[in-house]
Parts: sequence; C-alpha cells; structure tokens
Amino acid sequence: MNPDAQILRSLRGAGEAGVSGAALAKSLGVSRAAVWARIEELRRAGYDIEASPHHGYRLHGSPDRLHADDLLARLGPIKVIGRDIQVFNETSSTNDIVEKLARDLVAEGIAVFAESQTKGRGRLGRRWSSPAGKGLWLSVLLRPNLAPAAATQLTVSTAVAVARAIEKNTGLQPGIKWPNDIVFGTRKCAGILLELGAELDHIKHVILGIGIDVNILAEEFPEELRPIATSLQAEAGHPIDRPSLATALLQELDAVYARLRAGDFHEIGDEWMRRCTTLGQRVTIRVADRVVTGRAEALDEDGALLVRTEHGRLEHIIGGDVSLAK
Ligand code: BTX
Repeated sequence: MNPDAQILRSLRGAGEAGVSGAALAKSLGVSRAAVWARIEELRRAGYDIEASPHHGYRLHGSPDRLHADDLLARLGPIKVIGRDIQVFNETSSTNDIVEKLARDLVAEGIAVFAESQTKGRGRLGRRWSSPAGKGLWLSVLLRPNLAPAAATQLTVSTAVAVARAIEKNTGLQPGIKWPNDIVFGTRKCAGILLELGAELDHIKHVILGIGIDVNILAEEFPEELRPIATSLQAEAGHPIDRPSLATALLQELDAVYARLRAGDFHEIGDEWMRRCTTLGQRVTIRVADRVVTGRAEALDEDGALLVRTEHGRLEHIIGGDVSLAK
C-alpha cells in the first residue's frame, strides 16, 4: 500500500482520537516533514485534515471524488477484487482501459473507475450515459477458471453483489431483472456489461463493467432515459456517498467471486432468485433473431433463465433482452 493510502487508513482507524505526525512517520518509515508534505497534498485533493498539537492529525471529511488511495485504504482485507485500483477523471470506456490491461497480462482483480465516460457502452453496442461525478462507472479484470458457457454465472453473481452493496450502503432494496439490470420497479439504476476473451473451452479473461446511477436527479437524465432510469439519490431522497458505496461494491464483488471460485454458485443463485423480479412473470425474450415467450420459472446451475413456453417446453436462455409479455 502506498503512503497516501496508509495515511488515510491510519486517520480513518484513529477517528476522533487522531494520530500523531511522529506515529505516522514511524509506521511509514519517513520523516515528519515528509508526512506533512503528504498531508498537504491530500488536503489539496479535498480531504479535510486537521492538525493540532493535542490530537495530531484528524480526518474530518473527504471529498465526493473517487481517489484510488482512499479506496485502497477503506477496503480492508480482500482476496482478489480491488488488489489494485485506478481512477481516471475521464475516459472513453473503463472496459477499454481494462481490455488493454488484459492484453498486457495484468493480474486479475484490478478495478478501474472513471469519473466520467465519453463512450460508455451497454450490450450490443448500446450507449451508457455516464455523467461526471454522478455515478460509479467501473470495470474489473477477472481471469476465472470457468468454461465460456458458465459466464452467465458471473453476470448473476455481479448482480447479487451490486444489489447487496446498494442495500448495505443505502438501506434501499433494489430488485434484479434478468440477467443484468438492477431496478426499482420498472426503472433501471444499474447495468452490467460482461466482455469475454475466450477460447473454445476456457475463458482467458473477463471484463466486468458496472454502471450505477448514484447522484443523478430525475430531471438530469437525458430525456429518452427519464421513463426507464432512476438513481439511488432519486430513490433515497438524499445524495449517496460514492466512495463508501464504491468500497462496499468492491467488498461484495470480492465476496461473491470467492464463492464462485470455491464452486459455490448455487448459494449465490438462491440469493439471486430471492431478489429477482423476473421470476414468475410472463416474459418475452429476444435472443438473436428469435423471440421466446413464456413464464420465467427458475435459474439453472449455469445462471441461464429457464422459461416454460406456451407449448410446455423448457427453454434455457443464456442471454437476451427480457420484457414483460402482454
Ligand atoms: P444494456 O444494454 O442492458 O443497457 C443499455 C440501455 O440502458 C441503453 O440502450 C439505454 O436505454 C439505457 N441506459 C443508458 N444509460 C443509462 C443509465 N445511465 N441508467 C439507466 N439506463 C441507461 C447495460 O447495458 C450495461 C451497462 C454497463 C455500463 C458500464 S459503466 C462502466 C463500464 N464501461 C462501459 O463502457 N460500460 C460499463
């Protein structure tokens, strides 16, 4: 962990008691003057750090900005996801950045955030609106030992992690619409885009893209999204602290990924079913050039949606767009 992350972790750990410059200098193995210089830098980045002769340094507030060192400091022990974190002010798409990292053979677990994306994308080349400073737009690099057919497990697990993080952090209870929408009623507040680098029988890497609408007021959405999108602020009635939601999200992603690697998908699948608003509904699903209509019955062990058609046949649907059938 770098010095800024260590300083922020110590300050958060000490709370109101504060931590002395001497103690920080000792634990970092640098001079007190060097600690002071780092503190000044953090203040310039918007951290409200008090320095007093009695208490040493105390952290009173942090900016509504994502800061890689602060996220690392907040994260605590994790297994894989969040080992390394990068934050960009603006990028085309965080999935593009992680794609490049994947090609450069970077280890799995790195999470890349951007405050805004100029070419945020959804599935099938659709656009994802990603206004500056108002959401969480991130991508995570994974190298799971899964067959390509089991990739839907990752989408399902990610949806569970996103729903859990929102619930833990805001008290709100979002639903999941198969396979990748996090919703309040019929409005989407988050989406998941999985991009695979795969060979026939195994996945080389996965880029897990997640977009969460956090502090966007209803009227701030582009007009065409207003009927179908919502944000956590709009649902909660007050702004949500993005860095702490980002921390909760990385922790929950790490937890579900550990489960998945241990071969424990069925437990995640059970939780997904409890949170899912699609099950039990009559749905229409577009899969490539086919349309399947029927009742969404369950999820199978690969994360596929099982739909009972009018003719009584059970269809395994592994991707597509679901809408409620009339
Ligand atoms: P999707 O194809 O399921 O949803 C895309 C559709 O969602 C759009 O066609 C539009 O109707 C609607 N939409 C666009 N922007 C928003 C928004 N901000 N809130 C709600 N609805 C919206 C979902 O694809 C996958 C989205 C993943 C986004 C992340 S952000 C970080 C990463 N980088 C990147 O380029 N994409 C992912």
